[in-house]
Amino acid sequence: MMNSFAEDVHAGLSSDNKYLPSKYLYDANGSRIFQEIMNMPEYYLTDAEFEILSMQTKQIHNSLHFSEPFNIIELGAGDGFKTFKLLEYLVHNKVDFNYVPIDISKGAMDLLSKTLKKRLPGLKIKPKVGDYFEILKVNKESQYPSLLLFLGSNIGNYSKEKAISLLELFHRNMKSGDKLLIGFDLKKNPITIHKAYFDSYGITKRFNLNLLIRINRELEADFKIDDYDFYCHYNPITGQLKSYIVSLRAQTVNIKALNSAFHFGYNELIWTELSKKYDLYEIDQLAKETGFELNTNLLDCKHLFSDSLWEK
Ligand code: AVJ
Repeated sequence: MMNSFAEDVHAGLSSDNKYLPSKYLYDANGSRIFQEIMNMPEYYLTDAEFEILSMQTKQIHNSLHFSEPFNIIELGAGDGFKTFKLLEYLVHNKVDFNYVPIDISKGAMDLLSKTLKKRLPGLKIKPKVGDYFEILKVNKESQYPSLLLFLGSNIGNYSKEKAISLLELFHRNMKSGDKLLIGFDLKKNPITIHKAYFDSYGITKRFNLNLLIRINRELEADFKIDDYDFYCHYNPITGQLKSYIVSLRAQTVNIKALNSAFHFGYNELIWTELSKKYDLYEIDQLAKETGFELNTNLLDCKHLFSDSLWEK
């Protein structure tokens, strides 16, 4: 039996327009490189969302109108860095809540609970490891109101259809009155957006080429990494930033675990990621289309990013 990584690589590289699903960018090395991306000044998303979640904590808390105790469930919590200020504010104000960070990386969850127990001893934290689709179901059974966090513009990785079905899944697993705080990267000067993804340090290039290294290691392939480059393109009309790996020459790659060889033409592209940018109208539409009521859009002072509060 092939595992799903193998199956997905097979499907993507067999397609007429080659692609690889972006979720596979995050192995241990990829997650480390993504940390480097978040630390680049050009990658404005991190700072903008951090500003919102640290400067507007009181406003977020006041717009919840929850009885206590309540749950804060963070989907794809990672290192929890952005959420810290919000948690700190609530703990210092003696608000009674459970923090339930969810991530597929057990390492990330172990580290997060260790740091938070040290830095916020009063926090009630119940980390969960796994696929958040399964864990979301647990929310429906909880008798407490819940705030779901889906931050960092992770929604940007989903096509319109997939974003809608993901948000509908969230909706189905929420109770009436539950809230969702969801991060959207906003449309802005296209040059600013392009610079955040086409960095001159080559960090985003390393992030993408690491996927070929992962395929070499996990699926016994023979990609020659130097024969590939990185390119990305932003379309300011659709708001789609698309990332690609470029084959710098015509070449054939063997992937042992797939029992197959794949041909790459001169300058052929492998699409690796969609990072969709939204405007406030589209955010509004998306909330309506998926059954939510939009409470408020919380923007950073430069209006680069929105954490939007939706209610079921
Ligand atoms: C983690 C999906 C929000 O699309 O901006 C950063 C990933 N890719 N630079 C994004 C990413 C290239 C990031 N997300």
